[in-house]
Amino acid sequence: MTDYQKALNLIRQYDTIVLHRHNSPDGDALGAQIGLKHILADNFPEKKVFMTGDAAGRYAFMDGAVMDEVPDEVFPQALSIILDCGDAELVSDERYTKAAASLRFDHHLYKGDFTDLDIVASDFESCCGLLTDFALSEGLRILQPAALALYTGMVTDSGRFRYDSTTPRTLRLAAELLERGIDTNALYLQLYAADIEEVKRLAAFIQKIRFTEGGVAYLYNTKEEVAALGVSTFDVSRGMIGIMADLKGVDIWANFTEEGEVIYAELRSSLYNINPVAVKYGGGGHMKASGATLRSRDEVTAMLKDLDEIRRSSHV
Ligand SMILES: [Mn+2]
Repeated sequence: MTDYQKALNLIRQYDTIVLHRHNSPDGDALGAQIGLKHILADNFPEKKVFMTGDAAGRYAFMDGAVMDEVPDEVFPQALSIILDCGDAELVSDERYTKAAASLRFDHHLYKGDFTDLDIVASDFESCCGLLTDFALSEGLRILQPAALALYTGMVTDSGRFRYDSTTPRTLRLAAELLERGIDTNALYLQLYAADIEEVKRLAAFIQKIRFTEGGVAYLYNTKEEVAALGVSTFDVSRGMIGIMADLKGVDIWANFTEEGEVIYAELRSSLYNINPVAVKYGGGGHMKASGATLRSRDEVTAMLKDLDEIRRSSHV
């Protein structure tokens, strides 16, 4: 039996299913959660399906992005499905540990199992792509609302189908979703149109870009700066990392953002596997996109040295 068949069997066995994903959700985490909720409703209308987790933030525009209040009593009879989450500590709603059974679909680099059946396929650009593959392989019906949510995850996690995680399979699966009738103009407006204040803020961050001696581009954002801008830490940390992506000669870039006693580090590369550096500081993610939570400015300096070292050792 394949893992997909095992997953489908688990889904069939339970009348109640709770859908989780990583905290501070992005388009892929929410797309997977909302998309699977629709798939379950459309294929197993008798099942009760809940979505649990923190609020959708800048992805609140997505249809059905409002989370459910899930009572404690639900879990002992339920199957918890965790989506787009590579780390037990990041699961939205830790009550999955109280569920009768648990299942995980993920595409982060494997760091170990934490559910009864972990389906981790890091060769997928997005968890939504993996779920689409699962649904199509198992003959589950995908209707338009599910397709829209899943497509949103695929397009955001693949950087508009641009990162090299994008494969022929990515586009074949995306095409299947487009067949269901997605208004891509409307979607891209919601995802990418910015108001003038946002563009000005972007310009301020662009002015702040600095470089290490080894040629790594980075931003360092203090608590005070974040507070003065009136935006969330997440919008700075995840939202501003991309501004360094297309600089000529830059193949590793990093964004450090203070919050409380910690500093969030986001690391990206167009060429190198920067994941081991994130893991060294307790983080994780993907080969070319990872993050970690640092404790001090010294750790920031040390991490930048490690990133410099990646470039130096591959240039000899
Ligand atoms: Mn993802």
